[in-house]
Amino acid sequence: MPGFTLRVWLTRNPEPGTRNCMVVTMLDLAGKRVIVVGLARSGAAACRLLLKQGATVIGADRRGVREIGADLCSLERDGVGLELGEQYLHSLLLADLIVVSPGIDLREPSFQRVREAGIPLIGEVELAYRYSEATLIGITGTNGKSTTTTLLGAILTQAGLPSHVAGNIGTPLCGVAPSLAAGEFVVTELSSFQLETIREFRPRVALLLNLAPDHLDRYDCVEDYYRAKARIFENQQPSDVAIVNADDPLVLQAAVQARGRRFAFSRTRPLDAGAYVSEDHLILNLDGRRETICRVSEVKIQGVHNLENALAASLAAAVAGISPMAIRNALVSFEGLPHRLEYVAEIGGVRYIDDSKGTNVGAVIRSLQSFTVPIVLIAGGKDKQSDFGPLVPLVRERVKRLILIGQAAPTLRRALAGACPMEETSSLEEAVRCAATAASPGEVVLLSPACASFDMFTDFEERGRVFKAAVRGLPPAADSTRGQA
Ligand code: UMA
Repeated sequence: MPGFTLRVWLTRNPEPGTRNCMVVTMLDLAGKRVIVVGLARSGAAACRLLLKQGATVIGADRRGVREIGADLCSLERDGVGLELGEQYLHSLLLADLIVVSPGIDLREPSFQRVREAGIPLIGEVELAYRYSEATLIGITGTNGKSTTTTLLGAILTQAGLPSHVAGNIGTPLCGVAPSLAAGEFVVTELSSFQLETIREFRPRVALLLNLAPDHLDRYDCVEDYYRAKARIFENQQPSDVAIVNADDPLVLQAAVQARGRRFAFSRTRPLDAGAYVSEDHLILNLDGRRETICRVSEVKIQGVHNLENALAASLAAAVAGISPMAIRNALVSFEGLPHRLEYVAEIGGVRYIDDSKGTNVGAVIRSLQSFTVPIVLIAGGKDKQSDFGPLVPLVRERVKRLILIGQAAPTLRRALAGACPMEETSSLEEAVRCAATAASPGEVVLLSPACASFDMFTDFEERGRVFKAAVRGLPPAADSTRGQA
């Protein structure tokens, strides 16, 4: 594979009538009745794109006018018809096309009737894909998606390439991809919910970072969740690139059918085609030439999971033709994202860490592994029917006291009984005060909930902000050295 790079390949193969050598079925939506289900970020962006295509757009949402608020008025002004409240799914069978937001659970019986009637149903990312000329890089996995997506975006920017980040990270793909020119990159974070509803969606480069149980409130079994994730490779062709985590057997199994050219990353062993760590250096080996990116200690984001994220982003960037020097420059300066093991403050010798994005058991295991000192852990929230059992050994070994919050508190208490002392609190602010009392100098107070946030907060970001405000509101200790994070 001498001199292979995605960009070189792309520019060498212009074919009239195709986009980046891909034949994409354009949707002819003029005058068609399209129902968009869910009217938050994804739904609103999908409505706007559909209006531009001349469709008759109906937005449906279980919330009422008052709950949805100002965004709705602007959609209505732009010409979107509305079906709101309890009966919001009642006219689905009249649609020519249905576009669903990722938060919609398709096991709801109305969607069964849609399937039986043969009405086409796609997700918001599929819709965006059908109207995009940009080069798509898709990133999925249970943990590390947002960090890898943002880091890869930063590497592309560092290399001077026009690039954008979108998807599950918070910016709907419909609002970004259709306005980009051919040759521009869009690095897209993809959740299993988004991948469930693809049809032709084909990332030129697809990354599967890791797999662990999550979202079991949305799937009948964990295998269904893994299958949704594996769909990132479903439409790839041999000219595309599939990037997998060589250290994760579940990922390797999920990628067995992938047709794209295979590259892998590993934290533990050298590889013939990919990125890996060897003698404390990050190494690229794409076409038989070994190139060093930088030393492990130079990578600014810390922790074993972040090393994997850095390897994955570096490999995708190298495949896209970015030089090791540009990759290095981004790795040594990228600070990481808020709410992922984010340092908040040190008060009285106790470090406070916001890991509000630790929304599943696998993420919390990785976070607990990142500290060698005793931890006072704040956990709980909206249970996703997770099995908390795998947390027991690490909690027993590293957690000095567990402070429980939210709906899942009783379940966590039962699952972790005997692993460490624990107490339940009625708010996150109270949890922070209890944690401060329990922690001694040199120890860590860690918010890493293993649960979703929706029982108490709008999202994990709001939960993280409330945690930080509560930490900053703690009474100052004599030897306090509060951080600015
Ligand atoms: N709704 C219904 N009926 C339902 C469920 C929801 O009408 O049965 C309505 C709600 O009233 C609301 C709308 O649907 O108005 C919400 O839709 P949504 O949940 O898809 O929210 P969006 O704002 O469009 O956000 C979605 C993703 N949300 C989910 O997957 C739950 C966002 O990921 C993503 O950033 C955004 O699209 C842009 O692509 C968030 C997330 O939590 C961060 N993702 C999960 C995760 O990372 O674990 C997968």
